Amino acid sequence: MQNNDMPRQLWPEELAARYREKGYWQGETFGRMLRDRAAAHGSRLAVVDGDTRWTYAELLDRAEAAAGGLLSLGLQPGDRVILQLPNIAAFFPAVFGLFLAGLLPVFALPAHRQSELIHLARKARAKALVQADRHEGFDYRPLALAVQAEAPELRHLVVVGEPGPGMLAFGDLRPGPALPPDPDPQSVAFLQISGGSTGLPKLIPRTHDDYIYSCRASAEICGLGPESVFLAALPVAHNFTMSSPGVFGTLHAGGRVVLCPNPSPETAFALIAREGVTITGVVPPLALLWMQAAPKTRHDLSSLKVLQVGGAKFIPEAAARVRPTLGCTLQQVFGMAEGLVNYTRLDEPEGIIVSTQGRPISPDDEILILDDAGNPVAEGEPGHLLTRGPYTIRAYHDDPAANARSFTEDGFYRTGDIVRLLPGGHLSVQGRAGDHINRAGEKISAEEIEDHLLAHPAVFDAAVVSIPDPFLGERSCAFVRSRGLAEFKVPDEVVFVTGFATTAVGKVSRNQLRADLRARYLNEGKPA
Ligand code: OOB
Repeated sequence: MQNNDMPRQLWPEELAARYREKGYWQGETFGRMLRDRAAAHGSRLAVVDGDTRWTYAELLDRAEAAAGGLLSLGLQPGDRVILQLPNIAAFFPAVFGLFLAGLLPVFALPAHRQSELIHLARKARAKALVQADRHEGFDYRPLALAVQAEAPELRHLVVVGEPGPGMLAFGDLRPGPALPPDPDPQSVAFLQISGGSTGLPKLIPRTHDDYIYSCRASAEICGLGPESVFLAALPVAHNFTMSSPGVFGTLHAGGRVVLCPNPSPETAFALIAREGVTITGVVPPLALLWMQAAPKTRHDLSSLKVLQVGGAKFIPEAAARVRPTLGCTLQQVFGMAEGLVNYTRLDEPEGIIVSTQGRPISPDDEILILDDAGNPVAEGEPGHLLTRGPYTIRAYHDDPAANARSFTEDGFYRTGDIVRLLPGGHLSVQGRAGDHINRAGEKISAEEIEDHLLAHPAVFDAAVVSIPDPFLGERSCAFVRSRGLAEFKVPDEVVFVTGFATTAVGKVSRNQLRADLRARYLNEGKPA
């Protein structure tokens, strides 16, 4: 039985009927998509990660094994599972395994830590967490335990690699019960997380029908086919890398996904040359780094046809340098995890590509640009962007306050972006309306960071604002009013830990902390 606390994500029936009639929603599910691709392109490569090279048929086998293994843990279709994996091959059997089992992935980014994961686990009432053992020098296993301690429903900790105590190895999951039938294509397939302008990240329910439409239409706009090779340079769980057209759009088109462990020019360029990458997507600061490195590289980048840039504003001066330095077409992508995605089209004049953030995917994406009072602005004037359409959500998961703020009564999503609508239907992003920092495409809610600062006993009040940064676009700055503590009492050293050793009665063990500190200084050769 589908867990009944996860409603079908409903558009009014009249709109849903229209979206089906126009062929946007085709009744496809993610599980069916992989099965169909494995039938059509079984022996073609689907996923490349270093020396790991899986065909569509192998990927399906692994996904089915993962699905059975996850169900054999006692998870029920409809249960939510947090997936926090870096750009590694196992992401794909994990995510498609969840889809085939009727389980709902909740996508976390590798950079997320306790605060975000505990919030996600509680809000989604997640029953399991799937993580890597280590990545980029960080050990995720103590983090898993710390999250589990605060999220009582989180029963299973699954690790790709070496599990810690009380955890299971993803590789040891063995086929279990028969897989459930294909779910309703209009049901929620997964929960994405919002960049968030206020408070903690919100959960974004996306359906099979709506998300597959955006991936399929994006793949068409980007000219993807079985010969396309997409490099996942940004985190694979981010909406841009996942769906615009990203890894799902590429797999939908029968193409090949190459995973990039980190987006440095050295790593990415070597993979572009080795794998014949044809398209990839980056945030503006990375585009700047790549353009700086390209003239000196020893790698052949000639296979790359399209560089997508999105997530934050790409200034026209930098945009104009993409073709001359990288020898490929720039595509600007202005999207949001809540839905609406805009692209400059590959065959549009260079002037449009360089100076706009594109136009919507769908003829049925409705765009409103309103002034502060809620009235339409004069043509070409900046205003608040609101949207609704066949792949834009109508509500966040379980968040009435955010829903009241973020959606109009007739179902338009208030994006929080200030844009201008240009004569050809293209949008130009002018900035944000709210207190939100866009740091190299990573969205930071000022309120969330202020709450963390306020939790510190020495902080009386705090305000976080963005400041312009030539490389990151924006960076964050915190203004902090202290509680008026004498200077000499401020700690000389602060050590960040994920947990404290405790005494037999459960108090924080200061003896242990002192011993740890002494050991640390001795190891580093400093005086204790
Ligand atoms: C993408 O998604 P999110 O959810 O991390 O962030 C959405 C917000 C937008 O509301 C806008 O404020 C900003 O990111 N943004 C841009 C932009 N692309 C996104 N601002 C200016 N120029 C752009 N090109 O960031 C996202 C999702 C799908 C595809 C691409 C990006």
